[in-house]
Amino acid sequence: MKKSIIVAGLAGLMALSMAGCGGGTSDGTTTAGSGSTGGSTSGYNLVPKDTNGDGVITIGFAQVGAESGWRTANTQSYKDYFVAANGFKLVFADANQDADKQKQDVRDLIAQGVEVIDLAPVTDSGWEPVLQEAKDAGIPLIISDRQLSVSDDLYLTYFGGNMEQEGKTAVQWLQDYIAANKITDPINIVHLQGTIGSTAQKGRTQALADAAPGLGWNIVFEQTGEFTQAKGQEVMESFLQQGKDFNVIYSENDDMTYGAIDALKAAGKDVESIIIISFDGNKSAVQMVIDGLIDVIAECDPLLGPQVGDLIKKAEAGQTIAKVTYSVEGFIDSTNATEKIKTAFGS
Ligand code: GZL
Repeated sequence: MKKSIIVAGLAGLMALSMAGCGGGTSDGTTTAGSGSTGGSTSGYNLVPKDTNGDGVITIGFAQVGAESGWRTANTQSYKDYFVAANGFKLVFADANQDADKQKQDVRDLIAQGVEVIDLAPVTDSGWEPVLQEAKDAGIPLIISDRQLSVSDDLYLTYFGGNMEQEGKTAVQWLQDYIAANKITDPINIVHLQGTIGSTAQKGRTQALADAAPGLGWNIVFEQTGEFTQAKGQEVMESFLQQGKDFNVIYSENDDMTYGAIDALKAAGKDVESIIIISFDGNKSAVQMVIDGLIDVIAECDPLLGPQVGDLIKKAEAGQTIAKVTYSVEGFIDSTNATEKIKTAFGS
């Protein structure tokens, strides 16, 4: 299948991709009162305060690891924002993509007596007891980057991407691309999944799993590349050895996409003849869109530090903050990549 220069009708897609983004949705609000507790409609009334009077709010950040360009940019946005000049002190914990270690990281932050915790969870299971321990210790907890399906009364707020919406944006783009280019070949998809059990993987996978059967798309291979370039290349190499037909790669982050492209090149494949869908929006991936290697990137914003900081300050001031706020996210393809690269994150 030749990639055509015709690109999907974007008007409808833009509307769709913005539908799940923007100021996000609220499924309950936390109204912070004065002092360290306040009224709440969500059963959660802890708000961040400088409880030890040292002039800053000490925030403990339980980070996933350092697996991807997205993660590097995310960590840097916290280290740049949570400084004394902005009224904060940062205590940083790196889980190295180990879900069990991360639970201990949060318990260590509780023991250190930080004044607010921000958790970016590696995976989404088993968190209730730890969140309850933070609540019992009187430490407000924010979930960022990857949502958790836990009771509203266990956390202050969620801020980050809407992962299933990102997947729906990518799926809709592919559907529009196929229609615009009158593609009649069977659609055979290689699916590189992120870290299994992370809400980033679950949401992006769900969107594809829900759409493919009804559209007659075949998922000919599905395996996790753990959001890393090395594993993404390894998994793509193992698929290529099977000699199966395929014409689409749905890769749940840019780093795995880089690895997959390296594997394709090493195998002598014509990368530009394959429709490649990626997620995140690192600068080098956007350049690959311009170069015709990647067809579309579903955006996922890593620069969450200042926005989380703003939510903390609003809560501290007693303002009502939404229980869930999603980042503003769209997509990047050949129609907007030369503009998007000017502000793309990372290298
Ligand atoms: C998404 C984030 C994911 C990125 C990957 O919010 O959790 O984890 O898409 C990163 O690049 O590893």
